[in-house]
Amino acid sequence: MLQNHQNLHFIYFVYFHVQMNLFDFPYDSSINLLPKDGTVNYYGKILEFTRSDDFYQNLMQEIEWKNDIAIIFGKRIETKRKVAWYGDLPFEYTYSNNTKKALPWTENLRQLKNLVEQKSGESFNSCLLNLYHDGSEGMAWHSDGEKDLKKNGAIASISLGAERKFAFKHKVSKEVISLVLENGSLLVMKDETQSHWLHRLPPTKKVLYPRINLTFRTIIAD
Ligand SMILES: O=C(O)CCC(=O)C(=O)O
Ligand SMILES: [Mn+2]
Repeated sequence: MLQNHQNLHFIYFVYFHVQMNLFDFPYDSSINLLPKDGTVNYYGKILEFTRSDDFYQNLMQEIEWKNDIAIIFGKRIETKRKVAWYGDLPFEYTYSNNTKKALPWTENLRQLKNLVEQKSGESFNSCLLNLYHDGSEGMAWHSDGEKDLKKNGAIASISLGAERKFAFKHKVSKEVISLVLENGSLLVMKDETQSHWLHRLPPTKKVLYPRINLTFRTIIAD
Protein backbone atom coordinates (compact mmCIF):
# COMPACT_ATOMS: atom_id res chain seq x y z
CA MET A 1 0.00 0.00 0.00
CA LEU A 2 2.75 2.37 1.05
CA GLN A 3 4.63 1.33 -2.07
CA ASN A 4 1.61 2.20 -4.27
CA HIS A 5 1.18 5.47 -2.53
CA GLN A 6 4.78 6.42 -3.20
CA ASN A 7 4.43 5.37 -6.83
CA LEU A 8 1.42 7.58 -7.17
CA HIS A 9 3.41 10.52 -5.83
CA PHE A 10 6.21 9.73 -8.21
CA ILE A 11 3.86 9.49 -11.20
CA TYR A 12 2.17 12.74 -10.20
CA PHE A 13 5.54 14.43 -9.84
CA VAL A 14 6.74 13.27 -13.27
CA TYR A 15 3.39 14.09 -14.91
CA PHE A 16 3.34 17.54 -13.37
CA HIS A 17 6.88 18.29 -14.49
CA VAL A 18 6.26 17.03 -18.03
CA GLN A 19 3.12 19.15 -18.17
CA MET A 20 5.07 22.19 -16.99
CA ASN A 21 7.73 21.61 -19.64
CA LEU A 22 5.27 20.87 -22.42
CA PHE A 23 3.15 23.94 -21.89
CA ASP A 24 5.77 26.10 -20.26
CA PHE A 25 3.38 27.83 -17.84
CA PRO A 26 5.69 28.53 -14.92
CA TYR A 27 4.10 31.83 -13.84
CA ASP A 28 1.58 32.39 -11.10
CA SER A 29 -0.69 34.94 -12.76
CA SER A 30 -2.33 35.79 -9.44
CA ILE A 31 0.88 37.47 -8.19
CA ASN A 32 0.79 41.27 -8.33
CA LEU A 33 4.15 42.49 -9.68
CA LEU A 34 3.56 45.99 -8.28
CA PRO A 35 4.21 46.60 -4.56
CA LYS A 36 1.43 49.24 -4.34
CA ASP A 37 -1.00 51.53 -6.19
CA GLY A 38 -2.06 49.19 -8.98
CA THR A 39 -2.11 45.62 -10.23
CA VAL A 40 0.04 43.98 -12.90
CA ASN A 41 -0.24 40.24 -13.54
CA TYR A 42 2.11 38.32 -15.81
CA TYR A 43 0.69 35.07 -17.23
CA GLY A 44 3.87 33.97 -19.06
CA LYS A 45 3.42 32.22 -22.41
CA ILE A 46 -0.24 31.61 -23.13
CA LEU A 47 0.45 30.56 -26.75
CA GLU A 48 2.57 27.62 -27.84
CA PHE A 49 5.41 28.52 -30.19
CA THR A 50 3.74 27.43 -33.46
CA ARG A 51 0.48 29.23 -32.63
CA SER A 52 2.34 32.34 -31.60
CA ASP A 53 4.40 32.20 -34.80
CA ASP A 54 1.23 31.80 -36.94
CA PHE A 55 -0.32 34.89 -35.35
CA TYR A 56 2.94 36.81 -35.78
CA GLN A 57 3.16 35.96 -39.51
CA ASN A 58 -0.53 36.63 -40.15
CA LEU A 59 -0.61 39.96 -38.31
CA MET A 60 2.59 41.09 -40.00
CA GLN A 61 0.80 40.61 -43.35
CA GLU A 62 -2.80 41.59 -42.72
CA ILE A 63 -2.59 44.54 -40.30
CA GLU A 64 -2.68 48.03 -41.81
CA TRP A 65 0.58 49.12 -40.22
CA LYS A 66 1.27 52.88 -40.29
CA ASN A 67 4.09 54.99 -38.85
CA ASP A 68 3.07 56.67 -35.61
CA ILE A 69 3.32 60.33 -34.63
CA ALA A 70 5.00 61.17 -31.32
CA ILE A 71 5.70 64.49 -29.64
CA ILE A 72 9.33 64.65 -28.55
CA PHE A 73 10.65 67.86 -26.92
CA GLY A 74 7.55 69.60 -28.28
CA LYS A 75 8.14 68.47 -31.88
CA ARG A 76 5.83 66.17 -33.86
CA ILE A 77 7.91 63.38 -35.34
CA GLU A 78 7.09 60.23 -37.28
CA THR A 79 8.29 57.12 -35.44
CA LYS A 80 9.98 54.14 -37.11
CA ARG A 81 7.71 51.97 -34.94
CA LYS A 82 4.44 51.17 -36.69
CA VAL A 83 0.98 51.14 -35.16
CA ALA A 84 -2.59 50.13 -35.94
CA TRP A 85 -5.94 50.50 -34.17
CA TYR A 86 -8.83 48.02 -34.34
CA GLY A 87 -12.14 47.74 -32.50
CA ASP A 88 -15.81 46.74 -32.19
CA LEU A 89 -16.88 50.09 -33.71
CA PRO A 90 -15.00 52.80 -35.66
CA PHE A 91 -13.98 54.39 -32.32
CA GLU A 92 -11.85 57.48 -32.45
CA TYR A 93 -8.75 57.42 -30.30
CA THR A 94 -6.66 60.55 -29.71
CA TYR A 95 -3.11 60.75 -28.38
CA SER A 96 -0.18 63.06 -29.17
CA ASN A 97 -2.78 65.28 -30.91
CA ASN A 98 -3.34 62.47 -33.37
CA THR A 99 -6.79 60.93 -33.95
CA LYS A 100 -7.25 57.44 -35.33
CA LYS A 101 -10.42 55.62 -36.34
CA ALA A 102 -10.59 51.93 -35.36
CA LEU A 103 -10.67 49.37 -38.18
CA PRO A 104 -12.95 46.29 -37.89
CA TRP A 105 -11.48 43.17 -36.20
CA THR A 106 -9.77 40.58 -38.39
CA GLU A 107 -10.36 36.89 -37.62
CA ASN A 108 -6.87 36.61 -36.02
CA LEU A 109 -7.51 39.63 -33.79
CA ARG A 110 -10.91 38.25 -32.80
CA GLN A 111 -9.28 34.96 -31.76
CA LEU A 112 -6.64 36.78 -29.70
CA LYS A 113 -9.30 39.01 -28.11
CA ASN A 114 -11.34 35.93 -27.11
CA LEU A 115 -8.25 34.28 -25.67
CA VAL A 116 -7.19 37.27 -23.52
CA GLU A 117 -10.77 37.79 -22.36
CA GLN A 118 -10.98 34.17 -21.28
CA LYS A 119 -7.57 34.26 -19.52
CA SER A 120 -8.05 37.62 -17.79
CA GLY A 121 -11.77 37.48 -17.06
CA GLU A 122 -12.02 41.05 -18.44
CA SER A 123 -13.65 42.26 -21.65
CA PHE A 124 -12.24 44.63 -24.25
CA ASN A 125 -13.64 46.56 -27.21
CA SER A 126 -10.49 47.68 -29.00
CA CYS A 127 -6.82 46.95 -29.59
CA LEU A 128 -3.76 49.09 -30.25
CA LEU A 129 -1.00 47.22 -32.09
CA ASN A 130 2.68 48.19 -32.18
CA LEU A 131 5.35 46.81 -34.47
CA TYR A 132 8.97 47.30 -33.36
CA HIS A 133 11.29 46.29 -36.22
CA ASP A 134 14.21 45.64 -33.85
CA GLY A 135 15.65 46.72 -30.49
CA SER A 136 16.44 50.24 -31.73
CA GLU A 137 12.69 50.96 -31.56
CA GLY A 138 10.93 51.18 -28.20
CA MET A 139 8.44 53.29 -26.31
CA ALA A 140 9.34 56.02 -23.79
CA TRP A 141 7.92 56.32 -20.25
CA HIS A 142 4.17 56.98 -20.36
CA SER A 143 0.90 55.79 -18.90
CA ASP A 144 -2.20 54.79 -20.82
CA GLY A 145 -4.49 57.25 -19.12
CA GLU A 146 -5.99 58.88 -22.20
CA LYS A 147 -9.44 60.35 -21.70
CA ASP A 148 -11.06 58.00 -24.24
CA LEU A 149 -10.06 54.95 -22.16
CA LYS A 150 -12.26 53.53 -19.41
CA LYS A 151 -10.89 54.80 -16.07
CA ASN A 152 -9.02 52.03 -14.21
CA GLY A 153 -10.06 49.61 -16.98
CA ALA A 154 -7.83 46.60 -17.53
CA ILE A 155 -5.32 46.61 -20.40
CA ALA A 156 -4.19 43.20 -21.67
CA SER A 157 -0.88 43.06 -23.53
CA ILE A 158 0.12 40.17 -25.83
CA SER A 159 3.69 39.94 -27.15
CA LEU A 160 4.66 38.11 -30.34
CA GLY A 161 8.18 37.71 -31.75
CA ALA A 162 11.38 38.95 -30.10
CA GLU A 163 11.29 39.05 -26.31
CA ARG A 164 11.84 42.48 -24.83
CA LYS A 165 12.37 44.00 -21.42
CA PHE A 166 9.44 46.04 -20.07
CA ALA A 167 9.49 48.31 -17.02
CA PHE A 168 7.18 50.17 -14.64
CA LYS A 169 8.19 53.30 -12.68
CA HIS A 170 6.15 54.74 -9.80
CA LYS A 171 5.29 58.38 -10.52
CA VAL A 172 6.15 59.56 -6.97
CA SER A 173 8.53 57.06 -5.32
CA LYS A 174 10.32 56.34 -8.67
CA GLU A 175 10.56 52.60 -7.80
CA VAL A 176 11.21 50.56 -10.93
CA ILE A 177 9.89 47.04 -11.58
CA SER A 178 11.05 45.25 -14.75
CA LEU A 179 10.35 41.97 -16.44
CA VAL A 180 10.89 40.25 -19.79
CA LEU A 181 7.86 39.90 -22.06
CA GLU A 182 8.27 36.54 -23.81
CA ASN A 183 7.01 35.47 -27.22
CA GLY A 184 3.35 34.44 -26.86
CA SER A 185 3.00 35.95 -23.38
CA LEU A 186 0.19 37.89 -21.70
CA LEU A 187 0.55 40.78 -19.23
CA VAL A 188 -2.48 42.47 -17.65
CA MET A 189 -2.37 45.97 -16.09
CA LYS A 190 -5.43 47.02 -14.09
CA ASP A 191 -6.94 48.96 -11.16
CA GLU A 192 -5.01 52.19 -10.46
CA THR A 193 -1.85 51.20 -12.37
CA GLN A 194 -2.15 53.92 -15.03
CA SER A 195 -2.73 56.68 -12.43
CA HIS A 196 0.35 55.85 -10.34
CA TRP A 197 2.84 54.09 -12.64
CA LEU A 198 4.54 54.86 -15.94
CA HIS A 199 5.68 52.04 -18.22
CA ARG A 200 8.15 51.79 -21.08
CA LEU A 201 9.74 49.45 -23.58
CA PRO A 202 13.43 50.40 -23.41
CA PRO A 203 15.45 50.37 -26.64
CA THR A 204 18.25 47.79 -26.71
CA LYS A 205 21.16 46.89 -29.01
CA LYS A 206 20.76 43.20 -28.15
CA VAL A 207 17.48 42.57 -30.01
CA LEU A 208 17.80 42.20 -33.79
CA TYR A 209 14.32 40.88 -34.60
CA PRO A 210 10.82 42.36 -34.76
CA ARG A 211 8.22 42.23 -32.04
CA ILE A 212 4.48 42.79 -32.33
CA ASN A 213 2.62 43.99 -29.27
CA LEU A 214 -1.17 44.05 -28.94
CA THR A 215 -2.82 45.99 -26.12
CA PHE A 216 -6.52 45.20 -25.72
CA ARG A 217 -8.36 48.14 -24.15
CA THR A 218 -11.80 49.49 -23.35
CA ILE A 219 -12.75 52.70 -25.09
CA ILE A 220 -15.65 54.81 -23.85
CA ALA A 221 -17.65 55.79 -26.93
CA ASP A 222 -19.15 59.31 -26.76
O1 LIG B 1 5.03 47.28 -26.59
C1 LIG B 1 4.64 47.19 -25.42
O2 LIG B 1 4.85 46.18 -24.74
C2 LIG B 1 3.88 48.30 -24.77
C3 LIG B 1 3.19 49.24 -25.67
C4 LIG B 1 2.50 50.32 -24.92
O3 LIG B 1 2.80 50.61 -23.80
C5 LIG B 1 1.40 51.06 -25.54
O4 LIG B 1 1.04 50.79 -26.70
O5 LIG B 1 0.81 51.92 -24.87
MN1 LIG C 1 1.31 51.94 -22.86
